[in-house]
Amino acid sequence: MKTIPTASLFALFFVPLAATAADTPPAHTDAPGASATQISRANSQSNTVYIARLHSMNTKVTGLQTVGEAKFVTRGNTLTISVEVKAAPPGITHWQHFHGFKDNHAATCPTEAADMNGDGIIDLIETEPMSGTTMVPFDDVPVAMDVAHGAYPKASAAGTYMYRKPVSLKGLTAAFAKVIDDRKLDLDHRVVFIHGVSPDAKLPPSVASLGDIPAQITLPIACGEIERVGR
Ligand SMILES: [Cu+2]
Repeated sequence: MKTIPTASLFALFFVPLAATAADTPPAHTDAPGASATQISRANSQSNTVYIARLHSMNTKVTGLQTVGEAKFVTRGNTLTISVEVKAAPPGITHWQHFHGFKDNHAATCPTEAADMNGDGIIDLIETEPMSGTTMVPFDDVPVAMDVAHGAYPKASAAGTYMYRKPVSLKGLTAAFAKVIDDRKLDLDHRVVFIHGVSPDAKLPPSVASLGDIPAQITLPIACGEIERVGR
């Protein structure tokens, strides 16, 4: 077996580390003896994480406390969107998106004050002053930004679902800029909405929707503000 003198090994590890230790902030991903190139690559590949904790809305209609979490993790050019929902109206498809303002000011989840017509229900149109408008769908092809025709997840008989979709960050950023006045994604200025009650749910005619889409499809059942939680 060929042996390497200890002095050579020491030089191999120590020299590049010594050259970079002074000006490189510590990275949790770096291995002992990692070179400057390795460290900077590890930093640029670090995760950026955004989370929206979803709280229930329109519980008088659903009779449920729909909760969940939406998570956005970027790593390199991949943005992985995941949404986990519990206690949603079971057995039906749930539209889900982030909403926001075209001028990028921070969107918030609607409060009770959003119920402008006082019918006890906050419909999609009533969310707009606080939450902005529908932007990116969490469907089969988010980059297509085709809100009305995407395939959305369906809740189980127990009212749960999990959605997970890796998308191209460059692709989504470009599609977003094209559709939304050349704006950036600015995830931490957006809110996530989960929509949808049973098609049989009786809603008063005062409950508004978008175009000719039934209000049962667009009615918000959960909302959460997106926050950046780490890198
Ligand atoms: Cu929406």
